[in-house]
Amino acid sequence: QNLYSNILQAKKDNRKLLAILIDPEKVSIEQVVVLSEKIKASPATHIFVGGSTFSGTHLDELIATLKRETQLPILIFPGHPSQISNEADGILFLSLLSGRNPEYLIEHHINSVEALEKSNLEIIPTGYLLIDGGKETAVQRVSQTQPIENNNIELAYKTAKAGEFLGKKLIYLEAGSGADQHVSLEMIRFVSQNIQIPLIVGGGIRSMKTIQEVYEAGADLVVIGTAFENDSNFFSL
Ligand code: 1GP
Repeated sequence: QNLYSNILQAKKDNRKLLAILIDPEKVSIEQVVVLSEKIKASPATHIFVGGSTFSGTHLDELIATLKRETQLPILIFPGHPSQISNEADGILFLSLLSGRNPEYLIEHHINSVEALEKSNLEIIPTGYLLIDGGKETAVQRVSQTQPIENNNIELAYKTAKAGEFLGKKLIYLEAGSGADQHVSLEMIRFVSQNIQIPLIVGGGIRSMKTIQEVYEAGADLVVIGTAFENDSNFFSL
């Protein structure tokens, strides 16, 4: 289990990481075989699997297929404790620090203990910050929490830093899947300059140019969901 140490090493070496987010609700097993080819041909270094609303039964098989076909490290990006699968390599153990809903701060975590204790997943404590991306996204709707205003850099920074002080190993700035606006470069820059731990940025990133800008602003890992969902040739354009 060396997922986290590899992320740290990449940060040290200034090697940028890229995760493709697969929402199991939107993808069948047949589709995953085809998608895997596209993922293999892309610059992705990781696959995240999860979604705000998924509660189906093909999760294990989906992850096992992705693993077999791509050989990439797979991290669960859970919306709910039912999304834990031992077929993955690890889990981003998210605490929604921008919100004030105890379910997403600690309750789901308690309810995950039994499944996690039985699993071999590498558990990576992650401070998860929802930033206003211009429209209500699934995270906001499902978690019933308010995002941080996209111009409130001070609050985003203090929330991320408090997460670091609490022992989170990653900070994730999330504009929400399909957001109109990604997290601003100013916010990414300020937060990344003021925390020591690696920074993940996702939500509303739709072009290679933006990916580059987000890296340059200080993101260590960028997450792409919708853009790849809509066009699996996204990375070859
Ligand atoms: C969502 O950050 C991810 O949790 C990805 O967002 O679907 O907008 O790429 P997109």
